[in-house]
Amino acid sequence: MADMLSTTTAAPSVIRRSDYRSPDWLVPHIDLEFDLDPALTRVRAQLSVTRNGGHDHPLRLDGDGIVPLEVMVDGRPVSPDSWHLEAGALILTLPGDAHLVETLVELVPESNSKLMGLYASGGLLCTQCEAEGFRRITFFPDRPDVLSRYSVRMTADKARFPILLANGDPIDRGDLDDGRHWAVWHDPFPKPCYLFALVAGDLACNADQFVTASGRTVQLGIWVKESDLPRTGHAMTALKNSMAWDERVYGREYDLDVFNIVAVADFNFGAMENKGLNIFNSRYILADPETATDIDYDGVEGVVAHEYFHNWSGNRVTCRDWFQLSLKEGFTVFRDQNFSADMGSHAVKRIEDVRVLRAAQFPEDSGPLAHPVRPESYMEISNFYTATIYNKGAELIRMIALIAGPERFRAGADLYFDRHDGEAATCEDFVQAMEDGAGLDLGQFRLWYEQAGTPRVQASLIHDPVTESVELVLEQSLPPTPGQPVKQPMAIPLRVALFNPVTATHHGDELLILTDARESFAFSGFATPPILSINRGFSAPVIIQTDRSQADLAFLSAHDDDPFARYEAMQQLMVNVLIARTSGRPADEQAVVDAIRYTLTDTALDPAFVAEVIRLPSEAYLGDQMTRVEPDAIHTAREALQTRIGVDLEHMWRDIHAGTKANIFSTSPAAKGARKLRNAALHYLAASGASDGPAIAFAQFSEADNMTERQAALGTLANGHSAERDAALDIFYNRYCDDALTLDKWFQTQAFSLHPDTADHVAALALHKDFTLANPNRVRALFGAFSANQWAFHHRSGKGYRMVADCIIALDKLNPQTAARLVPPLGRWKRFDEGRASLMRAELQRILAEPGLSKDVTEQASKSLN
Ligand code: 0A1
Ligand code: ZN
Repeated sequence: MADMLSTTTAAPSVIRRSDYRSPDWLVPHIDLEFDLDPALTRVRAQLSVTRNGGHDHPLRLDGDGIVPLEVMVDGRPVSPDSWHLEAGALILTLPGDAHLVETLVELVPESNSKLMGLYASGGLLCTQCEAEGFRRITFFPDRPDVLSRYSVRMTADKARFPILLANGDPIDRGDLDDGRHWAVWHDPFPKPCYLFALVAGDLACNADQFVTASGRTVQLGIWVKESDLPRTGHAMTALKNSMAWDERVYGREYDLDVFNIVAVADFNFGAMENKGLNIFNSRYILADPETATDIDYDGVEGVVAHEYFHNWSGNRVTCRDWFQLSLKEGFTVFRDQNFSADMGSHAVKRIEDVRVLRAAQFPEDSGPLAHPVRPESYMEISNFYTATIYNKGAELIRMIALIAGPERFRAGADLYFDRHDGEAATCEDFVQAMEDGAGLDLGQFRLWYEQAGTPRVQASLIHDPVTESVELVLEQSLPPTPGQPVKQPMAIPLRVALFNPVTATHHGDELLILTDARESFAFSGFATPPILSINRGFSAPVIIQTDRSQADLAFLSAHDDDPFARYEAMQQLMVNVLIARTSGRPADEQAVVDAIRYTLTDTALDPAFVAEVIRLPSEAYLGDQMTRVEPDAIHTAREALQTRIGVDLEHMWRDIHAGTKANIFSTSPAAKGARKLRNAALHYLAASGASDGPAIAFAQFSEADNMTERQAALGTLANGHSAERDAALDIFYNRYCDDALTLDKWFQTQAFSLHPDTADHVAALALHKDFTLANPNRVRALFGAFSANQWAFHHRSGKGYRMVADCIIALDKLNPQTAARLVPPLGRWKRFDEGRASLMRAELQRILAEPGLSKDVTEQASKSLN
């Protein structure tokens, strides 16, 4: 106990990539015995350990919050003086090169509010071990480069816990006389302990099968509480599609006889790829039209795929150390993004993915928590499950794939999997396999793993009418980030096309690789100046700065044949108008209205794509474009433009809204696209201020046969003042107050609302009887959403900052991981005026002054002050 206290109050130590040493001891096999009970679980572990190389170091078994009740070596108890505890770890001096080490510990899963290790959730017992949760279950070398074969025996009360699941294959089971029963599972694949999992509970199963390309039948199971069974169909379809896709696209088959997924209500992240036993936050499994939006459906499909794909990119080939996290996460996000694109629309998926990157990763990369895709140091690894590791990491793989082309990329991936199967690998191993397999030189490209920050590329076209040629001048720069004051030029792949403004055609899409700080590229055959389409498909995760006129952007927004570039031109057109407005400069709003009108009348376009293109950039994105964020001015300018678009095109919004109402609900891409456009039309119609706006929104809210339309109508109403607003919120609450995932939407919609009193509403909701800090989804629904609502969170009084800081302080005592994830919005103070900045800093300081603050929050809050 004294030891636990000292780890929370001492300044957290820094772990460095350069300090990596291979493990002193290996554990080829582990036998685990769990006597499960929420109030007291006993864990007996038998580790076969072997000395790794010639050294005389003791065996170090990590532990966190556990004490050994017994320690035995080779079947004999060892005296208390031949082992000791050091920072929670069990240190044992062993005479020989191979021994059997046995420990016994006791756990109290029902009081584990951190949701790391073995914990109770909604009557279930389940585990979460990534990154360092296994050490909260038993003493073990908790590092990803120690790979072991696991045998697991679980015993539990049969009435309360009729289902007992673990990794691998079920081997045996039986009943005991006292109402308890047992099951044994064995996983034949050596794995790091972060992939260990077990689940015990009263669960129902959606059972299905998948026959692999080589003809093996795999039993699939999605385990949920009985009443949720009807909501598992979409996840099962997604799983089977993922299995087929990984065979078709990467030639990778599933390797065990069973694949189980369990949904739990209390979970710190989205889901976890434990070998053969994925454990999910229930929000990424459960979906039906009544309670899930189209975005939720896509989330289920994408996360099911992501966890399944980890079976190869993460499990068969794992990470050597946590600095290599993007090796599995970046690659797996890239794989799940492409899968989702194949299941729906490539154009829309790319736009959505870039929107997420810009909303979450670009701000991270320009703030105090910026870190490279392969970080150099950390205090708490849980803080590094970031948009940089995941989403920027995926962009790096995407650039390699673009440079290589599909066939050579596949050859590189094949070599990577084959060369490192069963190993713990590094990012360098991946790049090397790509170089060898795809025949590339990625020498300079490696800087993408090392240098943090978002590169800027300034692009200008110089036209020479005499030679009928153009010169494209590209200049790159990379701003300083913490610990990296000076940067080197990167290899930046940019897809470009030069449009003839008269014919609206171009000579072809070219891939240019910018490698120097400044480079120019020449093109001939242009009697008149062309219009530049650049970073098509968002070929590189950079910020492009051009001197293109509003007319050029309007042209591209109407004619660019690359869907991303077309969307981007419209975004830039809108950004330019809004930023001008924000700073009181005149702006041509009519150009935006005309461009939207043109897009709406282009009947060749997919409605889902249209809905993306006509959407105004978010307030936060506009803030990111300014030297100093002005939340109030941004809000006013954006609302004014929205109203103008609403008023000028009112008839079109009415027609679209009336004309896209479906008779029968479907989750086909076409039906989803129609709903997306219909909701956008409702939104603009309400923004027009038309007197029947609230009534139309309320009618949609009441009549909808699906959550996509119901929640969109609720969101539209929540932004304004009307009797319909209050009525809809009450109806929604009463209808869904017993369904946690749907009630989250009630909290989230109000926290996201652009109502002037949102900060006060959130304060009241934090005291609501259904608000709880014990459930991470509920916390994210209220405070996660609120801190992403720029105008409300940055209320100049500072009350938004205070509320979030209060929540962080209270939550840190229960669940430090989830608390730490609320810190980054407070760390963006440098981007704001002095008044707001000092209020934000004061809250960070107040958090840091809290006694007993976790390592997680200490790291985030202290770095955020820099
Ligand atoms: N590897 C998981 C993410 C994950 C990380 C940590 C967790 O601990 C609370 C849970 C999940 C993934 O990428 O899906
Ligand atoms: Zn992952």
